[in-house]
Amino acid sequence: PKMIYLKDYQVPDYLIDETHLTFELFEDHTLVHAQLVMRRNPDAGAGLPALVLDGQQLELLELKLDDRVLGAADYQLTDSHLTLQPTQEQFVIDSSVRIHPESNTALEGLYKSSGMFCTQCEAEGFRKITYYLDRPDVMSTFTTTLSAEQHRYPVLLSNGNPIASGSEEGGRHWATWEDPFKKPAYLFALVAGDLWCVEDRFTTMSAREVTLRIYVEPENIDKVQHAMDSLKKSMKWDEEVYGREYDLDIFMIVAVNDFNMGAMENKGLNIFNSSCVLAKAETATDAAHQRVEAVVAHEYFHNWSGNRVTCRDWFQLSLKEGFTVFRDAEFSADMNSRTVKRIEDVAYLRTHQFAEDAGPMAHPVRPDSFMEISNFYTLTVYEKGSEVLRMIHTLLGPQLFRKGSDLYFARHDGQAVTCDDFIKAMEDASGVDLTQFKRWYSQAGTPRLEVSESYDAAANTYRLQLRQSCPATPGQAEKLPFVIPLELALLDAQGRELPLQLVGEDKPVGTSRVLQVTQAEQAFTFVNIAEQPLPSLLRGFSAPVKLSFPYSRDQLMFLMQHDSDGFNRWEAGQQLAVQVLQELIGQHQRGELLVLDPRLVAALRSVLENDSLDQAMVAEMLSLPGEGYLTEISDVADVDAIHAAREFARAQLAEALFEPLWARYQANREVSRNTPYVAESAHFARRSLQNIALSYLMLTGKPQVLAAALEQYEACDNMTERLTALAVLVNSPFEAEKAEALKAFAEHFKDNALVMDQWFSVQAACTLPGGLARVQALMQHPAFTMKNPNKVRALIGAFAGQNLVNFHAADGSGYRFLADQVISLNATNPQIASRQLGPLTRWRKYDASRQALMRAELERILASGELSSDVFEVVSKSLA
Ligand code: HT7
Ligand code: ZN
Repeated sequence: PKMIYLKDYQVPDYLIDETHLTFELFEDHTLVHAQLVMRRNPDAGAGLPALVLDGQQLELLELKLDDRVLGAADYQLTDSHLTLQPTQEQFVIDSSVRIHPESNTALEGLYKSSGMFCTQCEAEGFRKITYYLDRPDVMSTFTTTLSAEQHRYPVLLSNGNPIASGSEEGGRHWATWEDPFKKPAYLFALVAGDLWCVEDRFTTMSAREVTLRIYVEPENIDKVQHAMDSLKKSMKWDEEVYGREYDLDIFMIVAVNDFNMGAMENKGLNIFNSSCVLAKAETATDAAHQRVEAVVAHEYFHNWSGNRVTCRDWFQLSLKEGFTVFRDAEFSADMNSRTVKRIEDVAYLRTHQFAEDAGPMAHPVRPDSFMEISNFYTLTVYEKGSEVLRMIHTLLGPQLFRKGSDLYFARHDGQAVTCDDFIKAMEDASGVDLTQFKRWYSQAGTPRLEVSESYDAAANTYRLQLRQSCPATPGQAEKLPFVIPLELALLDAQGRELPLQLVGEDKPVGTSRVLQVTQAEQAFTFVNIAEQPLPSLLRGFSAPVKLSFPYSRDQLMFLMQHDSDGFNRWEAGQQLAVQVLQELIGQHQRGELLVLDPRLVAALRSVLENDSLDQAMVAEMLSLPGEGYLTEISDVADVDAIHAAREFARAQLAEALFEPLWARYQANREVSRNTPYVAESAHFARRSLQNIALSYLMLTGKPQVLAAALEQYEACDNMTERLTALAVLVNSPFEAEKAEALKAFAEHFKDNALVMDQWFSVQAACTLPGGLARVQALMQHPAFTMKNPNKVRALIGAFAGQNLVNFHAADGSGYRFLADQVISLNATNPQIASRQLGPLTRWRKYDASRQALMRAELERILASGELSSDVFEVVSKSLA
């Protein structure tokens, strides 16, 4: 596969004004007829160059140019392109092709999932449906007619509004859909299946009535209400916060079981992984309910940030994804607890995106080259891209940011644009110069920000010295300074925020403010500071950087109690825990007796005993930094020491805090027992504290805790409590109870694929010895299949990504296993194969012996035969 560069971008030679598609769907093949009304692009220069259409895995049956049937001498065909010579500026191409959705295991293009036809065209799947200019800057209107056997496929859907339908002979029927909005081919969709729907209505801010439909397999019709509620909330929120109104008469969501990602924002016809739609108390956890709400919102928000204004080319992917993640994160923050949402997002970013930024696949938010675009739907493009938008929001403030987004949507409606166009709109609306800020789009890597302080008691001044740097990443040895918005406050000995006045200012500017760090080395001096303050830095995680400040453990305990920024209270607890855990890791490595710093116990005791704290915050503060995060911040990660230290700390905390944990557990379980399930913030909070308490308590092995876990497992009315009870049993030494619970669970839920995914995951993530053997046995379970991406993620992904001690077994067995699965998936579903590779690509983090074993597996994959571009790119870059 060849490398594609942003610098080589050229406007398309031809444009497609109208696309008329007809699909004849059969069991053993599908016929696709495409009529493309085309013209020379006036922006592309003079003359009539050859027309090069994209097309893969298509059997060409007929080709016409302006009604003239072309013979083989009139065009050139390769396995990726169809080339012909137009003779006029305006012309019409008609093509007929045969394709095979029934044997499409890659789940890209048109394919079948659980008996229904569906599509996934982003990024480059449309070229597997028909010959086309499959690039996002070619935007066309679409009319689509589908015909299929009526009995098997009573529902026929495509983008836009339905305009006609009818029956044919032979038990077939047809429907025609028309999408009046110009769109690139990646937003095309069709669905044909035996589906039921829940219907609702939404009245937009200009009083237009929109029909809302969510289509699912009949047996899932009872699991749709939460997604429908989420959709209506999203539509209202986008009107209120961004002034964005829905534009078609109908908005549809379809749930499919086999899907490579979470969902897809096709115009008017979103297609979702069923895991991101279906949710009801008995079968979906609180986390799953929140994910459904977030993904429904995310895809809906794309209607403006992605569809009405789309990307010029795939290097600009973060233009729509970073912006839309930022929008959905703010939506979730408004619907639930803002601080908890921020904590969850930052914990995820620091564990996973920071690792990506430090690894062989590190790339800028706007990459400048790729081999396979599917590999660039990354945490960097999505989550770091969202952080970049958040920083613009912080720098401009909410009003100017809104002015900027209004200008962006008005200026570029109906266009395919770049990240620079977005920034320009923000600059023009706000008057703020973002020239230096744009380095966040072009430079990869996580910046480090070292902060030190000096207090001058005689002059009453307090000075913060800052030094920023960014490590080299592939292809980028040197980095220029970033613009880092640093939100901070200074606390006095009582924890009160001090007025903040910088040298040269005539009066204080608030007590919490955003400083702009723009240079490699910079200092800020505050005046009228009457006592040595304690800084609260990077409040709300105001920039995606690695901040260091020499806090003592006592200072961190103080911040945990007094910081008025909720995020930073949590952050202080995490930093304290990191210091304590790193001390334990050292003790383990030196073969010493492990001794837990009692200050961590005291700090968590006061959190547990503080009744005025939000329960979800208590739960977050009780959660120790994960093994993944401890790995990320290590120079050389000692997997066994990290696991031993963290488990030791958990067990010690459980013993020392047994009383308050047990009190909190019992109180919350009592409420849960007497309250029907509600998917709302206060209830999520109660259950999260109840469940983390149970997982600590279980470490004590006390019989009353085992009894409590069994009671919760059996008597609860929802999956959140049931799955936690199952997980604590699975991770416990109570073999008989564990086996019984696993068996009962599988028996009860054997027909619910999404619940079985959770059953697989809980076992795959169990860190007790023998993890690989358990996973290998589970692969033989009748509910497991490598053909379904959710199953692959639930078992193989959870093992390699969450079960670090077992995956990194010193004999390399975990690595060998993962490489085998990647080799097998490479042949059936390259996108999923490539995504499973992540843990192996991080080989530089480990000791020499593990490095050698991991590299050997990557080399074995490379030598294993014909590799997809997806797998080849990741493996070859990892070994470079
Ligand atoms: N925009 C969607 C991207 C997507 C995708 C990309 C590659 C392969 C399969 C895919 N399915 C969906 C998802 C989103 O960000 O909304
Ligand atoms: Zn998206």
